[in-house]
Amino acid sequence: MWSSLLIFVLCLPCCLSFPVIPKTIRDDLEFFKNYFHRFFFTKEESQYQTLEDQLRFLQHFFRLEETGWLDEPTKAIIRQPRCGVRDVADYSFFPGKPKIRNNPITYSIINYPRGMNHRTVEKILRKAAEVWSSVTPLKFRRVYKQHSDIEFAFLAGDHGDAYPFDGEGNTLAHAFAPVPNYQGAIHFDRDEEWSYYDEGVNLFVVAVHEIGHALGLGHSQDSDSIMFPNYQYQDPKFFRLSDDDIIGIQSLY
Ligand code: TQI
Ligand code: CA
Ligand code: ZN
Ligand code: ZN
Repeated sequence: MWSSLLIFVLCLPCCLSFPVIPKTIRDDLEFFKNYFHRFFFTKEESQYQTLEDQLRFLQHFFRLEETGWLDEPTKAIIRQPRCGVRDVADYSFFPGKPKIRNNPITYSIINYPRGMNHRTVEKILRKAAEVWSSVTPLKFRRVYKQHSDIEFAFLAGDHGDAYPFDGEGNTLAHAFAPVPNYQGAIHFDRDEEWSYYDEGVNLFVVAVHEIGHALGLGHSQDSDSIMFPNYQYQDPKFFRLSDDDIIGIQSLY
């Protein structure tokens, strides 16, 4: 807190050289900028360059009306006392922030795990993709031809890429984002006991996590995040993305 106050105070003299804007508005704007960079994105990592973008982002985050103005509800929010921990930046991306450029994103299902109804698997994968499309402008479309952005397959042991699976347990799945000349893919270890509920490994939970990777998200340090690197069973019926996941994916798409 003291360091931000100090920065705040140090910034004041330079702002005083813009006498056109009344002092209270200027102070509010300065306070907002400070708040934004302290709790959301630093100047270096922010792709929200204009004040209006930053205001809209914050208003979206706090579910206020997205006016792009420093209006009263927004002022009230940023003046509230709060925990000093940042709201975002638990999520991560891959180096260079790769992402899928196509929309709709196409996917294909190459084969199915043992012991699961095909219809059930199709529904689980569709629902897992919907988790991400419901918070972004992304759409997913299943295709039946060779080339798709994400190819789902259930493969065992050594299966032709550099990452052989390891039998039941340990590694469950992995994802490749489509890069030029490479097929994007999500491979599930065929040797796991895949399931719809909580016996074995829940296919839905792992699929949501892997689609997150395929879309460009790395792991998150937020234990509520689906991108947190520990498997935790969650009932697909009541599944919700954490705020960290939503902010992560929305800052990419
Ligand atoms: N597979 C790892 C994973 O998807 C593979 C991996 C490690 C990876 N680091 C990565 C993939 C970075 C892309 C980018 O995380 S896993 C979980 C969880 C795995 C683990 O089999 O260990 C889930 C797959 F989070 F539960 F531990 C899915 Cl949900
Ligand atoms: Ca395994
Ligand atoms: Zn593989
Ligand atoms: Zn992962």
